[in-house]
This record gives sequence, structure tokens and C-alpha cells, in this order.
Amino acid sequence: MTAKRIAIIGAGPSGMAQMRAFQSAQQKGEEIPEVVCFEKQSNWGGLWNYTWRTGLDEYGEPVHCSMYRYLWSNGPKEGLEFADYSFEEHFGKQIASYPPRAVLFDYMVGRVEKAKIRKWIRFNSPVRFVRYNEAEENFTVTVHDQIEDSTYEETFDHVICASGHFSTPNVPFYEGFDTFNGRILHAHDFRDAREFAGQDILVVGSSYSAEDIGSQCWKYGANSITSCYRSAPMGFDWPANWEEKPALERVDGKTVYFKDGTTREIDAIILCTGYKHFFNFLPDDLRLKTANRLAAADLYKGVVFVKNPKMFYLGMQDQWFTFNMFDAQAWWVRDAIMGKIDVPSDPEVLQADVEERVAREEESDDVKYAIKYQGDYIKELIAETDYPSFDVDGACEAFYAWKQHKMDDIMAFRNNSYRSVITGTMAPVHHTSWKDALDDSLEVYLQN
Ligand code: FAD
Ligand code: NA7
Repeated sequence: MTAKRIAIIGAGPSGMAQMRAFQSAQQKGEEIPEVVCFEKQSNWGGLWNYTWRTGLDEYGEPVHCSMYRYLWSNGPKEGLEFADYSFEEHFGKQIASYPPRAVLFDYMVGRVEKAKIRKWIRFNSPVRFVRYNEAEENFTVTVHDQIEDSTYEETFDHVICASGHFSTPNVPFYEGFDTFNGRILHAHDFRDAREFAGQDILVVGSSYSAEDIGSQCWKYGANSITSCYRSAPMGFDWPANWEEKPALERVDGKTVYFKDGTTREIDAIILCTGYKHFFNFLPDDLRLKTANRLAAADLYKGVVFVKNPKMFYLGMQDQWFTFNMFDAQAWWVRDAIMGKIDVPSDPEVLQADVEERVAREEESDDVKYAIKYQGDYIKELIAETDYPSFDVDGACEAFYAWKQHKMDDIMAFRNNSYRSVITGTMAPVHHTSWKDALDDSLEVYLQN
């Protein structure tokens, strides 16, 4: 019998976790399926593969990257550490708790370089379409080889979609945008905060991007930040030149109008209005349609597509936990594919699991509840596989402390450190406070 063939779409943190999961079974002497990962970029790392480009890439594809130059981890690294590859193993020492983008990229790549799985990836290979063949019970995947500029088809027994969901911007229109005398951009296209030095900027939105992009602009010398919320304010104790306003109503010239009747003169508008789950390479019968929430729609155990259980999705939830949650999912999906875990065949059983998760998420809108909810999800998955168990509750504690540190001082929370739940070591306090650390290169960050 020929080995099963598995297609993974995307070599970001989720796709990399999936490959590492298969490789770890192989390392233990198990027969694994043939794994092919299609990645549209020329390198791995997903959103963490930084590019200066915005709009379209060199091949005319939408640029995937939504990250910006001076991005530092927005949560403590102790909440995302791989259970099978600690920060200390990678860097040879414990490092501070909120690493900049380049440091986290280096860490995640270190694990997969060690696992030697790069050979499974076909780079510059956007998946154009996936079709399920009822009769053969397999999938035909259409891929564009950008280097050769040719398309081809291959068949697979399973498809694992790990294409991310923070790349296609949600861009609202407000009256007067078309005549605004300044730059309007979405967070997806934000790169270097120095561009806004000396300017008065408006940030629309009240979630992570609004908070962090506003903070970046503040750190790198914007004259003032005005942020505005649709539902609820972020409510931090902002610096003197940052004001939080209710919803934006309209724009006229350079004047922006808010719901409370107040106005401001603004140089640039940054729309931090979130992202869309966007899968233009999938047909209706395979395409996930979900909001950005902890219990994603139509995913049994958060990973099996209920409308076709041969198809899996990774990392489609809203995220408190990231790298370690992708691992938990990847190990579970591996075992489902390898027949070590039974996926029920009755669609009603699959759907009931989804509904239970949705109902449980909706029981509370408390932040601690949400963090624990996702921590419990990780525990649930790893209990069913050989992924190294770790102190998930301890990781939740790091998140609770992080939340409090943000309330204490939003411009200084990244100066705190936490204990690793993998090695038990306390992270050192970083040598420079976040607001003064203008050079955030890997070399400088690691000087502790
Ligand atoms: P992605 O990283 O988006 O990777 C998906 C991959 O799929 C990409 O490489 C893409 O090129 C590829 N792909 C997409 N479509 C196709 C196709 N059709 N064919 C082939 N390949 C395709 N998380 C943290 O833990 N800490 C942080 O500090 C943090 N900061 C963030 C800041 C920003 C601005 C954003 C947007 C997200 C941040 N995140 C952070 C969350 C982030 O979602 C995860 O860290 C992680 O990148 C998700 O991994 P992923 O593999 O699921 O998706
Ligand atoms: P999020 O967390 O999805 O938040 C989107 C924000 O945008 C949220 O505050 C929304 O307000 C707001 N929003 C959405 N549509 C509109 C319109 N039309 N007008 C005004 N405001 C709007 O996205 P982020 O980019 O902040 O974070 C995504 C990931 O990137 C996150 O996981 C981080 O790790 C980094 P609402 O509260 O819904 O009223």
C-alpha cells in the first residue's frame, strides 16, 4: 500500500508545527505519510517573515506580512514557549520576556532547522485551488510555481489549511475618506513607525493593533495619538499626548469628527480594524467561514472541518496562546491522520462538539475566563497525544500577570519578566526599558 499524501497550505508557525509533529513521529521510528507543504512566500515563518513590501509582492500576489519593523511580542514569551524546544535550548541562556520579532523568528526557525523539515516545503508556491473528489475520496490541489511560472495539480489524501487569518485586512469606509488630505492605511500596511514622527495620528479600533501601533508611533516620536473605539475603550492610563475618543463619524479635510461631537486635526489615519478569514483558493464546500473567536465555527476539536472531516484547519481561532496551541493542534491532527485518534463519522456528533465549545465560550466575557478557556483547550488536545505535557495553568498565570502589568503601565509592561513553565527558569529583566530601546535588533536584544 502506498503511503498517504498530506498537503499543508502555509509554512507559518502553524504549518511548521504540523511538519515538526510528523517529523517527531518519524524520529520515534513511526511510518509517516508523505508531507508536502506549499508556501507562497520565498521563506518560512508566516507573518513573522518580515518584508518592507506592502500591497503586492514581486510576483503580484498580495503581501502576506502584517508585521512591522519594531514589533515586540505583545504577550510574554512564557505563554508561547514550545514544550519540546525551550528558549534556553535555542539561545543557550534564558532571555527577557518580550522579544522583538527578529528574536522570535530566530527561535521558531531554530526548532524546524533542527528537525530538518525544510525539504518538505515548496516555496514560491501559492495554492490556487483545492477540489474534493467524491469518487476517489481525495483532494486535487492546484499550485502555481512562481519561479517557473507554471501551474500543476497533485492529489492528496488530506489537506491541512494553515494559511493564517491576520493577513487580509478588514477596511471600513467613513464619509470623507476619499477627500482626506493625508495618508489613510490599514494596520496590515504599517511598517516603520518613524514615518509618523512629528505627526498627529488617528488610530481607529481598540484591540491589539490599535494599542500596539499607537504605542509604536508614540515611542518613535509622533506628536500626538488619538485612538477611537466602536464598542469599548481600551481604558489604559495613556501618556499625556494620547487621547481616547468614542467612535469616528466622518472626516472633512484634515478634521475628524467623533460621536461625542468633538473634533481633531489629523495628519494620518491608521485603520486598526482587524482582519478577515479569507480563503480565495477554496471552494464553497471546503471553505471555513468563521468570526475571529475562540470557538471557531465548523471545526470539531477546533481543527477538523465538520463539512469534510478529511480537511483540517490550524490556528483559525482568536489567539491568546499561539505557538504552543498550534503544536497541540498539529500533534492532534497528525494522530487523527495516522489513525491513532478516532474522528467520529457522524456529522451530528462533530457539530455537537462545535456547539458545546461555542456555548462554553459565550458563558462569560471575562478575560481570565477566556485565557483559561484556551488553556483548557490546549490541555484537552495534548492529553490525547505524545506532545510533552507542560504546566498550561502556569502559562495562564503569566497571561494574568501580563494583563495586570498592562493596566499598571501600558508603556512599561514589557519591562516585566516571568518564569518559564518549560525550564522553570526566571527570565532576566531586559537591559533597556521598552520605550528607550529604539534599536531592537537581535544582537542588541540578546546582550543581557
Ligand atoms: P501565518 O503566520 O499567517 O502564516 C500563514 C502562512 O501561509 C504564510 O506563510 C503565508 O504566506 C502562507 N499562505 C497563505 N495563503 C497561502 C496559499 N494560498 N498558498 C500557499 N501559502 C499560503 N502572536 C504571538 O504569539 N505574539 C505576538 O507578539 C504576535 N504579534 C502579532 C502581530 C501582528 C501584527 C499580527 C497580525 C499577528 C500577531 N501574532 C502574534 C499572531 C500570529 O497570528 C501568530 O503568531 C502566527 O503568525 C500565526 O501563525 P499561522 O501559521 O497560523 O499563520
Ligand atoms: P482584532 O483583535 O480583531 O480587533 C479589531 C478592532 O477593530 C476591534 O477593536 C473592532 O472593534 C475594530 N473594528 C472592526 N471594524 C470596525 C469598524 N468598521 N469601525 C471601527 N472599528 C472597527 O484585530 P487586531 O488587528 O487588533 O488584532 C489582530 C491580531 O494581531 C491579534 O491577535 C494580535 O496578536 C495582533 P469592536 O471591538 O469589534 O467594536
